[in-house]
Amino acid sequence: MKQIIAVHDLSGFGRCSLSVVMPTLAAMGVRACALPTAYLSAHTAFPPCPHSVFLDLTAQMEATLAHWEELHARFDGFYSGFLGAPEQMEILERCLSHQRRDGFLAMVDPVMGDGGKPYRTYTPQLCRKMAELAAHADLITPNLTEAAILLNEDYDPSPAPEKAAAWLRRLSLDGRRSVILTGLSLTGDTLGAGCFAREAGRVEFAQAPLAHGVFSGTGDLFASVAFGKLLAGESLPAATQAAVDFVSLAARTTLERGGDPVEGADYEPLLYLLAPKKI
Ligand code: PXL
Repeated sequence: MKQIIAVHDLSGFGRCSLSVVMPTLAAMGVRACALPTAYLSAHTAFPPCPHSVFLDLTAQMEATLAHWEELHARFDGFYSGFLGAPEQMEILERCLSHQRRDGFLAMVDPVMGDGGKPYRTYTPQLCRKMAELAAHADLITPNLTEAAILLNEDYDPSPAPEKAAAWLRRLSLDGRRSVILTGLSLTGDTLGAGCFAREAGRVEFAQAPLAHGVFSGTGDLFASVAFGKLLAGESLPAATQAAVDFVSLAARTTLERGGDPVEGADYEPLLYLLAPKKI
């Protein structure tokens, strides 16, 4: 069974980060070992209140990795997302260099913002550190806001395919890493992603029916499905299409069931669709 390190916050209310990553990868037959970066009472799309909890877990991350080293724990991959403090990047860079071996897959989702704006906990220093961590990845999965931050460009909510392809190539750092750029809408009623696979050196696009609404945590759902498919040996374009299809279905199902997009997509009843065909 594949075993990976999942580095994200745990948000108690609202579906995102570890509360999405762990069930999704488990459904795909992958054992995800959690390295939580922070505990939040609710994710940051909800308005803060005097009782909001944001517990920075940087010290516990360092101790946890030291414990795992004592246990000689070895992993097939690494998936990081929402990070809580700049010091966490250095801890993760050390973790990556310790775990790397043949066949290891390091995916950094450079979670920093959405809709053209950074999330409220992301300072410019944290964004710079995220770019440094992402330089160690085999694959990054930015949305359009994060791509603009990484490239130091203006945010463009609907780039033409040629512009998206140019950004994908630039984000690959001269073909050293693969890239999935999410949140791309190529026609008025579809939404999806573009990918650049470093092995093939080619850009491809994937689209699925658009569900109207701003859904929290769908980037985490997307990255989890794509990562699970890659670990199962699928190609980057196939993994990208599978993630686009699953997120579209979960978002449309949420609207049909009258769910509130800020609480995330109703993906749980659909997880059976991701189960591996062979065990
Ligand atoms: O889905 C990205 C994400 C992860 N973790 C937390 C968030 C968000 C986006 O809002 O607030 C805590």
